Amino acid sequence: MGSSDRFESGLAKTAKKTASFGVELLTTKNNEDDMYQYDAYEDPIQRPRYTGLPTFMRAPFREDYADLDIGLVGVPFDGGVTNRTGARHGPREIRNQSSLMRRRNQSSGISPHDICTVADVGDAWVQSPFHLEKSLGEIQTFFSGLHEAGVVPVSAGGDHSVTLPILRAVAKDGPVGLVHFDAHCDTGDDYLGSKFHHGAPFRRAVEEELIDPKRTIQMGIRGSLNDLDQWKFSHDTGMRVIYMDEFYELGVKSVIQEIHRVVGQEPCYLTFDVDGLDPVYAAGTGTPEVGGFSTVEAQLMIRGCRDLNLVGGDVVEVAPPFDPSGNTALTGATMMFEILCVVADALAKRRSA
Ligand SMILES: [Mn+2]
Repeated sequence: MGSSDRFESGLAKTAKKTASFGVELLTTKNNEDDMYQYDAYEDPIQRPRYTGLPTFMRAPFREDYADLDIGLVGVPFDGGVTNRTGARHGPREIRNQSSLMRRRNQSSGISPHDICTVADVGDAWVQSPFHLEKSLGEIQTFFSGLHEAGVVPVSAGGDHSVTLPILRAVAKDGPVGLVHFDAHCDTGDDYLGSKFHHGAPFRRAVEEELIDPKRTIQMGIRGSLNDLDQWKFSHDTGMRVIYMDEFYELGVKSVIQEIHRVVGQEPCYLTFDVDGLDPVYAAGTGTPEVGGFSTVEAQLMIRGCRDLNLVGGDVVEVAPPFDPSGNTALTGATMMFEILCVVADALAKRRSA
């Protein structure tokens, strides 16, 4: 019995077992060499979830973008943090925890890997981490490469300053709408002599005409302030700001309606700062604020973004050093999966329209 015969009997066994799960094998492997290709790792029916390299969602790692729909990207940069650093370690820990994600969203039924080609395209290279603006430029270059290849990004930061260079890439052809979950509006001005930091990306994004403030909604806002007018820019430019007080008055269902009313059907981007969640769910972040939404509220709101014309999304501010339990990274990975699902659904609908 040759090695390939041995392998075939193994495959037959796998197929038999798989049938008992009621799930079909995604790919038919014809020889032993194929078996060691990386492209089936996201399917726990074929490969246990604790095996293999920990790419995002155990998607295949790819550096070529041919025929790729969605690129999962790490952005290990936290040079824009105003207080507690650590988000540079977010991508690696989110990758690790994301191996817990299975292929299908139980709530929505969306199976992103089945409706889109999804790959982990690695990290946005930051070659000058000691130079803030240069780093943001390098992140922009990476995302521009994806955008030019027609690849939609779903990324994990990094601090929130990284969303600005991502928007410079995805909004190259005109301003997009913004669905923004966060404890802070992040529309502050210069701080200690710098225009760029994690408290200002969306002011800069309006100034650079990357987002349309009238199609921007910010949810989860709370916490103590330096100045009662700290988020004046959001209000002056017409952004819809939902403070936590109003969030609890409206409830999740009305907030979802409000997202759709504000953002409409034109292209939009989703950004999820993990500090929008209450610190009981996400202690590992640089600027935690007590009194945020729960993980299930966040999941319901992200699922509610289905049918928006999403052109990408990110999860930022997961700072693993502040949460040795790994729970914040698991939460970040779960939100990234929820975002992947609605982005994949939007992309599949655009394609079939
Ligand atoms: Mn933020």
